[in-house]
Amino acid sequence: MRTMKLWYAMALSLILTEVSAQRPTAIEPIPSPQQVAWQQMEFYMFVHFNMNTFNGQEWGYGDTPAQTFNPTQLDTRQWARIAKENGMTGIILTAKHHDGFCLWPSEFTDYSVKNARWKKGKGDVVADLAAACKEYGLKMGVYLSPWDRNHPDYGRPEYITYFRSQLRELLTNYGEVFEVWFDGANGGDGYYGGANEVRKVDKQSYYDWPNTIKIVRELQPKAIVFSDAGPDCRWVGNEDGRAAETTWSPLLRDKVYPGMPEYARQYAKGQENGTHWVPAETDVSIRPGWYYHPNEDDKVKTLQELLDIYYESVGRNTTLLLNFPVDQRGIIHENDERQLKKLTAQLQLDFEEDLVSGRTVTSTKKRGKGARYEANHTTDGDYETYWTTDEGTTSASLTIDFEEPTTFNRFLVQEYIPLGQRVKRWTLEAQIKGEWETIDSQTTIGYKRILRFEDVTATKVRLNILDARSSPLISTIEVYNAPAVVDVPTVRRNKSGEVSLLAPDDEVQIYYTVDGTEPSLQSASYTQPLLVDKPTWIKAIAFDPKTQRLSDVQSVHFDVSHRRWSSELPEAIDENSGSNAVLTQNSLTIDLGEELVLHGFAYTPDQSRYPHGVITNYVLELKSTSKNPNIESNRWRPVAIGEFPNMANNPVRQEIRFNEPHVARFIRFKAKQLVTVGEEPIVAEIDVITE
Ligand code: FUL
Repeated sequence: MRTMKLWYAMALSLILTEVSAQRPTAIEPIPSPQQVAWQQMEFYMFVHFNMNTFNGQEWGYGDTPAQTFNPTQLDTRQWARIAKENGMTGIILTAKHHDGFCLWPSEFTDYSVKNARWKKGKGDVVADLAAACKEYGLKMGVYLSPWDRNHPDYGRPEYITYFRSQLRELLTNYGEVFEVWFDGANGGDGYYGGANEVRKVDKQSYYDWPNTIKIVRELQPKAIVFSDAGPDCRWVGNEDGRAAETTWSPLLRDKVYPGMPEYARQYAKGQENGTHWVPAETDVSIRPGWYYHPNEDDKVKTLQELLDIYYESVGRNTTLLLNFPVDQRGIIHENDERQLKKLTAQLQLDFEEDLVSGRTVTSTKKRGKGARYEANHTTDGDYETYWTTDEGTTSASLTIDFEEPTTFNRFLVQEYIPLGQRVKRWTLEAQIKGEWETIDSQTTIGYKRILRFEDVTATKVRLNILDARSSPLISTIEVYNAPAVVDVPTVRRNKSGEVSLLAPDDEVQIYYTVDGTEPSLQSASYTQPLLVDKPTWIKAIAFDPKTQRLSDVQSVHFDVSHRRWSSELPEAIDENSGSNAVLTQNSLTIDLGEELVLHGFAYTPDQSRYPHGVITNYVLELKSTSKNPNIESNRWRPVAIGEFPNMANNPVRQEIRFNEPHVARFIRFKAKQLVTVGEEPIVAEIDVITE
């Protein structure tokens, strides 16, 4: 009898072990294999290049003549090379934007490259890009705007037939397409074949999306369809490049339709109880605009901005779709490539050495007895293997022992998503001098989560999963010690003449010169703001003592400071080009506080993204100390009358030199003409030139 019982017990425990070590049950919704493959693409390129590149707009009206499209040296291979060299996995091109112009010679419209001056109408940008992507081993995606401000039938049922015919062309003639991008902006005013009117559509029903998407499924079964409502991936809800800390891939998809007003606020983060797997994609431009505008050449995002975007998109369970506004030549501008390379170089350093690779991991809970789901799978470098617990166990910890004090500042963790996103709440702890300390408390993980924090020197690191939708499945844990960000220092002067030098990272040192010589580690080390009152070149470099990396040199020239200056419009002389003075009387006077020998002056227009009140024609008058108004120099006298060149295209600071030097104490600057008639003139800053 006893032996029987023992036998039964043994058999039962064997069966239980078997059962519990079985593959965990999926928790719905789960991704399709295509969605998993897409998620693993992580970082890919967006290209906004189309008619807007040539008419200076962001949302063309649809009436610019087709011939206007004329890149002088279009080179899709350059785009592909840059994408490949910088770790991107694909390129999505605006084949048709809201203005309706097609970058391929569509059979269904005349508004396309076939009527452009470019290549005498024989060109096909989509075909060129498909060939370049193939050559460089990249995937290609297409942006086909549902809104079409050119088409006469937009708003009527006939347009849907047209739209679908175009979709068929794009998905048939250019090989494999990995993503089809349907923007949410649709309906409004437009050219519409000459009607020039406002056309509104019912965003929910007009496009009959289910039947449009069937075309994608039929022609490109592997493609991912993007829109606010997916069905395969969704918009992150902003164009700043930042995903929410809590980002679920499941979405209440049936409650969403593309372009719905409450989407960003209510649905973009995904939902724990989402019904469908619709992961988020973060789209952001490397410049302020999506399209190329020459006046944004010096507004390309800084290394620090790009790093923040990477960590807050790829590091927050989304993919990153980084946009490059290809210029009028048809290539990516050198400034954009330079900044992208800085990002790539820094990311390579950040993720150079995984400090826990191959290390033993201990878990507080296990699944069954075998090694199939053991904790060591989290450091084996294989996404397909993972650690998990018994079904229904929703909290557990994983600990890694460094065996000696180890410094780190990045923590990367991945869930095994093919069986669903699970983790709801977790903390990261480190054992510092024998005591456990919490480094961070978080909510979701998803496909990939990366945390950044101040350097921690610890002997152990612990991931505590506090709550999950079902047993957690952790595929990867990586730990890094990223070096400081080394980029050119920012140089700023305030109204009092104090110059500060700023580096993006506190650990970085700054060295500078004020005598025009090149700075080196032997130059003065920056500790506090310096007074710069006379014409001076400040040249500065940043240096990271830990890694011995040096930045490029930043050179900034200052003339006399504005310390003694006064004006009825103080914003014009505060040495801050971010603050504007509005010239309600069309003029501005400045008291320099002393007589100066002036060789010229400089005007900085409004520096915002859409500048207003930009002055093209001016008069500059001078006056000396006004004790005796009868002396000629004590009356206002015009010394410069003229035009700032190219202000419409490039509203940046411009210097004007006088024919000869003048001694003066007072300046009067008058606006005579503006880029946009009817606006009030704006001055962000006036400076003088004294040498
Ligand atoms: C937006 C569009 O309206 C912009 O022009 C741009 O294409 C961006 C990616 O999506 O909604």
